[in-house]
Amino acid sequence: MIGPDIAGIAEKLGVAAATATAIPQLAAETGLDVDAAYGVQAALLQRRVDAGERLVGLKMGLTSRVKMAQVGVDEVIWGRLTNTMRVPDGGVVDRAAYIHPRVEPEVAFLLDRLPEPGEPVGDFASAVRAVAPAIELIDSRYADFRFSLPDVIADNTSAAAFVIGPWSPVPAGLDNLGVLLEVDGRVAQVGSTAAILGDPRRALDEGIRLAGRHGVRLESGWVFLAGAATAAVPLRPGAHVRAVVEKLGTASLRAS
Ligand code: OOG
Ligand code: MG
Repeated sequence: MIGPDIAGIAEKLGVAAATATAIPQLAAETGLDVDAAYGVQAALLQRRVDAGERLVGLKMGLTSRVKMAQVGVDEVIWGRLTNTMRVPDGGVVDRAAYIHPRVEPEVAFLLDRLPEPGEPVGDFASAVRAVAPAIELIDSRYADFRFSLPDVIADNTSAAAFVIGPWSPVPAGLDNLGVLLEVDGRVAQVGSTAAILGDPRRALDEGIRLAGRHGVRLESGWVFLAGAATAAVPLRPGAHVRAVVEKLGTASLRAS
C-alpha cells in the first residue's frame, strides 16, 4: 500500500493557513496516523523555511486537562514555532489573517543547556535560562476548530502566533502560580500553572522526549511554550488581551 501523500497534505494545510481558509479534516480520509502527521508537520516547517522563515522554538499542546477537554483530544502534542509567528509584546495582530483565532495564556522558557538525547533534564535551572508569561494565538486550519489527534498534529498543533512577555530569572517554584487571561480588562479565564502536567517544568521533559521520537533535538536559545493552563477564548476584532502569570508579569496583544 502507498502511504498518505505527506507533501500534498502539507500543501493543503500550508495554503489554508496562508489564505485564512478553513479546510475539512483529512486524517481519516487519507489514513494519516500520528507518525505520518508529524511528518506532515515537518514538511510544513520545510515550506516555511524554503520561504525564508527560521525555526525558533517548540510549543507543547494539550498539557492541561482543560485544554484536552476543550478540543476533545487527550494526548500531549508538540509543534514548531518560527520567527514570523512571534509578535512583539503589546503588539497588534491582524485578526483577518486568521480563520477563527483563539488566545490562551502560556508560560515560556528560554532554553539554555539541554541534556544529551535520552537523558533527563535534571537541573531545570541550567536547562532554562529564563521564564516569561506568554500568549499563544492558535488557529486551527480545520472547519469549526474540530479535529482528531493526527489532524491537529499535522496542522502544527494549531500554532499561529505568540507573544512573549518580559523574561525573568528562573524562580524557585513554578508549580502553583496563578494565571489569568484578561480580555478588554475583564477576566476571561482563571487558572494555575499546576494545571500544566502538575508543574510546567514537566512540559520540558515531555517536549524533549516526544520531539526526540521524531528526531528533533531542542536547542539552546529556543523559545519553549509549556502549553496553556486554561481553555482558549476566541479573539474578537479590536480585543485587547493580557495574560498575567503570578510572579512573572504580563504579556499582551491587541487584535486589529
Ligand atoms: C491545539 C493546540 C493546543 C495548548 O496550549 O494546549 C495548545 C488546539 O487547542 O487547537 O496549544
Ligand atoms: Mg498553546
